[in-house]
Amino acid sequence: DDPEKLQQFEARITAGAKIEPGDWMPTEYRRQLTRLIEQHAHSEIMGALPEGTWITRAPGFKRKLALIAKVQDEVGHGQLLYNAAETLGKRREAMINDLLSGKSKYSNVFNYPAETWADVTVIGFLIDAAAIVNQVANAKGSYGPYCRALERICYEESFHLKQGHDAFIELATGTAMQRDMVQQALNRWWQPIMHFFGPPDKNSVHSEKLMQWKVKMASNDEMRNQFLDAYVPKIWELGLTLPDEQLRKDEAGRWQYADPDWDLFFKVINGGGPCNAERVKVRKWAEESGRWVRTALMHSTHARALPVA
Ligand code: BYC
Repeated sequence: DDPEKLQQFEARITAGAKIEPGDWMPTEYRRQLTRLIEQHAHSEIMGALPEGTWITRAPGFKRKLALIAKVQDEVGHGQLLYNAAETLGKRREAMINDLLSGKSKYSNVFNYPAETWADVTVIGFLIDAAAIVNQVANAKGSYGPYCRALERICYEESFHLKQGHDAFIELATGTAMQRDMVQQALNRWWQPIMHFFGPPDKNSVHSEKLMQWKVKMASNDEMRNQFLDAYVPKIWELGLTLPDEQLRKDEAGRWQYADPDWDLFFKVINGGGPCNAERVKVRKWAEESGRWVRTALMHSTHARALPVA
């Protein structure tokens, strides 16, 4: 990259400018953003699957309606994010192929099963909460199309969080059996949720550059701490426990916790989690089953009138 252009680019970032698709950007900025936005898009699409399996079994008409709407939103978020990633030059087909071949990662949390309705409430409450902490930070970043997509996504996620919290409270204040169900689900999901924000800062390979370029506006540990600060009290006030005896807030206001199993995290994000194979299989099935629709669209008069990307 031209050093003079790089200097001007970094001065714009420091001044708080938004970078737009037609602007000059360093090759590494483009590569990193493509990686991050693409992984985010895949996470939304894969994230629809654990909850999607519960649409037919959600308890009652109102919970079903809310869950259908939420799952549709998640898929919509995937579309918004694929659009944002495409502005950096990678075609959507290439992104989908990289997801299906295992080359591209997606969030660790979607490689676990939703065993009971209580798991769905934990996802809707705490995974959406974790996602909001991350997305509110990323939305203030330097790349215009990603930030604009995230602003819209955050509005919808706030509704998801509310419906998740509502369903979670209902179980937590319900019968002994319901309380037990939600406690068991919390115990299962706590470690994957701690993993969600990525490895500790000292082991985060991309953070330094991404924070310098204002793609990430908070480090992994900062986001994890913000999440604990906002949501651990909401769990404890319902009389539920978390499976970490070391979890506490210290005098400096930082949360202390037992180090999650990072070997397990890397195993899961590299394809070795309990549901990775199943999730990818479903996406492959969807890709194959929907091929005729894409082919028909490509041959329609409307598609012929569109400019070739
Ligand atoms: N899962 O250097 P690091 C949702 C990877 S979906 C998997 O710290 P970085 C929802 C990382 O990619 C919202 N992989 O990375 C949907 C890197 O590997 P590569 C999901 C992870 O990028 C449906 C390596 O570990 N949100 O809300 O600086 C229903 C080293 O890490 C994870 C997003 O995708 C992980 N958790 O920081 C309900 C947010 N963590 O690429 C809800 C967008 C790390 O070198 N992403 N890795 O092979 C980000 O903000 C950042 O990528 C992260 C990680 C903070 C996650």
